[in-house]
Amino acid sequence: MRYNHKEIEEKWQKSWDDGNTFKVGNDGKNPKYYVLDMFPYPSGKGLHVGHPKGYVGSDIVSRYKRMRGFDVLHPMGWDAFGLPAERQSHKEGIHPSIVTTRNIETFRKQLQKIGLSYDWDREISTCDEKYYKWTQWIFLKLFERGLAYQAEVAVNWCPALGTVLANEEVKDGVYIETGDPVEKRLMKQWMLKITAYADRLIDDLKLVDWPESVKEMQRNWIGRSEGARVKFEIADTGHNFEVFTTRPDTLFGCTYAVLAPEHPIVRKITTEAQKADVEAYIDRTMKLSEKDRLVHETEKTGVFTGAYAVCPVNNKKVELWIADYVLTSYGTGAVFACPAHDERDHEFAKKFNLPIIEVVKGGENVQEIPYTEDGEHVNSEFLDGLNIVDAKTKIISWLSENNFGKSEINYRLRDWLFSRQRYWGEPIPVIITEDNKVKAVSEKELPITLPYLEDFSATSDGQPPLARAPEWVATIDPETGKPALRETNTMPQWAGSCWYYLRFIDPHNENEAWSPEAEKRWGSVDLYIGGTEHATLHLLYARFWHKVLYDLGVVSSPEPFTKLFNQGMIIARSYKDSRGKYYYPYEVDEKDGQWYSKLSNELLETRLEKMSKSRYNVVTPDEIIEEYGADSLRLYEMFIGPLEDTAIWQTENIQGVRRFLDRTWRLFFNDNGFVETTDTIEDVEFDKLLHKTIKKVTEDIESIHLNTAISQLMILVNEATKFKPIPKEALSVLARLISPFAPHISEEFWSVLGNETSITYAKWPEYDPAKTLDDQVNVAVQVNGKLRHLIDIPRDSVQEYAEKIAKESNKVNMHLEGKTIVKVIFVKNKLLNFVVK
Ligand code: ANZ
Repeated sequence: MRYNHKEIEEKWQKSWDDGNTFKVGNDGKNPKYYVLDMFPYPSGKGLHVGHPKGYVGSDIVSRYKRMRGFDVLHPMGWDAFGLPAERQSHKEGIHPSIVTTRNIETFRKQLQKIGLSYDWDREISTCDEKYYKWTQWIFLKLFERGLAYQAEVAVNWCPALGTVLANEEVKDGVYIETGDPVEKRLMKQWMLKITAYADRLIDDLKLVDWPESVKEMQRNWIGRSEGARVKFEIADTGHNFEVFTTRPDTLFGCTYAVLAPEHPIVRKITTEAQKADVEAYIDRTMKLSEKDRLVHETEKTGVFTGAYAVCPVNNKKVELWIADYVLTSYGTGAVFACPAHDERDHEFAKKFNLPIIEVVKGGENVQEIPYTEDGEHVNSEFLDGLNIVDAKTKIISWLSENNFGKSEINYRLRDWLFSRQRYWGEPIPVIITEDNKVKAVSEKELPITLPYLEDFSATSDGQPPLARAPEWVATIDPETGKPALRETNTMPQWAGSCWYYLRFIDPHNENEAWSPEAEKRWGSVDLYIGGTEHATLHLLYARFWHKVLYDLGVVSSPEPFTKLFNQGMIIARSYKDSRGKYYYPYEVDEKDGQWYSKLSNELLETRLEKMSKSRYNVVTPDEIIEEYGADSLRLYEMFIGPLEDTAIWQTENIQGVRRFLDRTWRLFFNDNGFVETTDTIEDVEFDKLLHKTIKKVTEDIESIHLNTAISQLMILVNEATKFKPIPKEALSVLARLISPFAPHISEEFWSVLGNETSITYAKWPEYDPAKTLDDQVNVAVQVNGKLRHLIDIPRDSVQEYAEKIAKESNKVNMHLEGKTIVKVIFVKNKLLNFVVK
């Protein structure tokens, strides 16, 4: 009997499907474990092998946890609303609902073929009205609490797409998805007050088990900085301005002050003599993006206003400038400058010949380089002698006593711009009444369904696509019976993914978003696996909504995702000619380690790049499954390296894991069917290896080190091939240990061992700790704490024996010679340290 992956995989996938093997109810009695994948946006391109890496990882954990007796919630769904679907529709001339349904079909089929143990009964799609009814419901809750509001704001307007974008979607002045330029415009928009949760979003990071890098990215994004707001008078003008500073302790070192060019008082205080220069400078600045203004490398520019600011601590008059390095959107849009202790101020002072006064000791020569570290304050009257922390406390109380300022915390985080002028999104459930009031629709009216539009482009007068449905827009205010209009903006694509993990716990509930019982049963997500690209977008938005829901009392935990794991990307070789044209692998030839085009013989540039269709380096799971099987695909995806690392895809290496499965198969089957077995394990060493393997695989799955778990299974299989007949117990253990990784073939093993139910709920093997210990151990020998040698001695050897063996070694002896041993420290099975004089 040969290993026929196709037959086996089809058979078991059908059996799982027919038997509802992975279905989990809400009334189970076992402890719960909720494993979630970041659900995909079903793009038109389908999945490549890079996508399921995380899904396979989470599936292994899910299958393992089931065998450990947990009720495992492991669902899948679709992040189906959003701009990409709408763009694909425009391109193909097909309605987004059709495009989306079609893409979902493709994705589902692809995922099912991998043998992922999802409870498909819980499948959800964010564009389904039964789902977005509750997205709208959450919006109403935000609105009731004053957390959703409208404001005239400077927005990121993308002319090419005809919509505004969130700050998080824009980088370096372009939309991150398409590279289309984005400009600033003033528009009335829906905003969500995420800033009200800034502190909790930072503080509660300590409650979660997340990669430190992601936590740090969130902290930086929120950008909490503690400092003070200080008032400066402007001499002889009757005007004043406020600055935000994180270093009020350096006020005695203030030698000039700077306003953002857009600051409202600039034109009022500029002197006649400086007017022309100031106007020219303002004009110039307006043309720059925020990003360009912040770049540190660019040379500092600025213009003197002719006015003087009065430094409140010593009444000194300092020049008041405008410069584009001060942004209007942060703090107060004005700063005082202390060039001795701030890099930007220093550069500016040097360029424009402004004075530099040292107020913190410790630098070499602050005239030449700024000193930004801690030190004793000087030239600062009552602050002299203090360090930064103490000086800050003292100056802040002095400022408030004298009415010059107070302590203040500033955040980089801005409120979340929540409306989009797009079609394929959730309608915002509000109406605008005849007297221009914005009213929430009542919960009973939900969902406000998206009208079907053939033409879903923006209107010619620049209104959002929903304005093309006048019958839908025109409505009645139920309170007054008078005509009203529906909101034509829609929600951004992040809305649906803000709470989908909660809908999975009770996906068919028609009366509530989820029931309190379901929430109690499944609580927050125990393990969340996904890519790092969501660090400051989805993961921040979802935490914000969750906290609002927590305050509403509808969820019982302050954080949605207890543990987060980021899988690494899969990259692959791409081939490109000098004109930038990419080639498929079958269009190239290798000669002496170089790659040439088969057509033109041109030497090609090869590179390891992120897999993508546009780079012609995509491998699909379907082609791999066809040739090698889903179990080989799964094993290879995990064996390729640590799950969190970037990995290089090399299809030729799949042979290796496939051969491993073939070898394992032959442990169970020969030409006549099931092999001959013995009832006991006679070989002591093999028995130990079996127990060590159980321990290693168990611990590796718990800590998500899945590649090393597979290595250990390979060692076990190699040893096992030496036993004919083979102990049946070894086969039983092996089948169960491999099953989370290669579930289809393991079902086959399990059934030939005489079991009639799925291996999914077989009991995970236990190991005997005594059998996992080696008889020999390595003990580190140190002299005065320095490692000199490792000795291999029987486990539990006493100190005397360890000393005797250690002293027989030259490596130890040469450090003891001519010295006196004053003390010996011995830690059994670990360490022997000679303390010598
Ligand atoms: C005086 C000073 C002296 C400062 C010193 C620093 C060092 P973070 O940590 O990012 O909050 N600043 C304030 N508002 C600004 C704006 N709108 N545009 C550009 N810069 C601005 O940084 C706060 C510091 O950045 C503030 O502290 C201010 O410079 C500057 F030795 O005030 B500082």
